[in-house]
Amino acid sequence: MTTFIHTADWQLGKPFSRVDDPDGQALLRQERLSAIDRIGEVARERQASFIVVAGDVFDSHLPPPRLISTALERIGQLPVSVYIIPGNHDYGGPGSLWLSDHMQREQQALAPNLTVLLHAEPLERDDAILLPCPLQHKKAATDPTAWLRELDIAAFDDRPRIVLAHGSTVNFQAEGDSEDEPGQANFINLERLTPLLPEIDYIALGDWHGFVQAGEKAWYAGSHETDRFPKTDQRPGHVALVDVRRGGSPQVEAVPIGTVRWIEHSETFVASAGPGQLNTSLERLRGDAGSKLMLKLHLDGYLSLDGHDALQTILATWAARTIHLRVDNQVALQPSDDELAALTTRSDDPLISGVAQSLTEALAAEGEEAELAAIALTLLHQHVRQLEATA
Ligand SMILES: [Mn+2]
Repeated sequence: MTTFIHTADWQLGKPFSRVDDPDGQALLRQERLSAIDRIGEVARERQASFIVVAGDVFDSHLPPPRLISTALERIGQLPVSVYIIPGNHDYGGPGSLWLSDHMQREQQALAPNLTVLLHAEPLERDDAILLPCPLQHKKAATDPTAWLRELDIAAFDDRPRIVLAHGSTVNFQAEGDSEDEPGQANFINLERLTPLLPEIDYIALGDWHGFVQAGEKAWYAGSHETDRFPKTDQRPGHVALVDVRRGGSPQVEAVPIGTVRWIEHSETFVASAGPGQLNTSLERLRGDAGSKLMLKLHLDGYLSLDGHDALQTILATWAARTIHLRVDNQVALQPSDDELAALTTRSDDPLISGVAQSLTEALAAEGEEAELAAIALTLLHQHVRQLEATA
């Protein structure tokens, strides 16, 4: 039996341009590098013989030299041999980063344990045969695994055979594409590999960012560190720990690696009780992630003026506690009768009373006018509270 680690889609250098704070962007990029060290810990603890990275190690086709060196230094610290295929983000071929002088020099100097599999040809180890399907272009017009059908895989001895490929196993293009039109780029046709499956022991896939079994003997490991708000059935932030033997079924375990938690949460408020409940939910969801949190909130329902104030405080707190807070705020304002009375019947403050009165009327209207009135009323309410606090 051979034990190895399958990972993919590190996408080092990913810019995270939707995160507004440059420090947050830098932190997310740094976490993707740090996660490589944790893969090394798993390799050590679980006695993996080698690591395969099924494409998209780098986010871009031409990463800056500093990032290449940093990544190679990290890879060089891994306790076992590492095999990489180019993916669609960091495709191979002439002029690619993999053939640059800097890459070649630094690989020798910093990561002699690394082999970049640039060609579709078998690599024989003592304990496994690797069958790489590297991408030579951003969009490969033909199935990158097609060469395996020309190969006499059965001629190999009884070492397990492991395919490495990068692309989608689902054809998203409409049926009935004519023969002259190019098919979906980087499409891995698992059906056409099925006749070969008796000769193949594991298919290590990259491109999808969640840990998922794509077919018989075929898995996506997903990205090692989460890089987007995942859908519920996706499991990013893992590597696959794989046990293979020739002619057997692979045993595949998802081992958690990532530390940044990406949480999407919806909350519907009813009157003023809501914000406290949101805080409780977020505390629970955060778990042990600390400040390594990406938070996306969908808020709706309605809140009183006090409720809105409390919500603003909670949002400001969580914006500070997280790497990034994104809020889709659809919460309507519904001042309580007491709150309205306190604003509209200020005998010593006829100006505020008058403004509050007309804003209350505008709030009952529809559309933009009501939205602006809600904002203005909230500000007026805050202002009055401040006046009272300093009186
Ligand atoms: Mn990809």
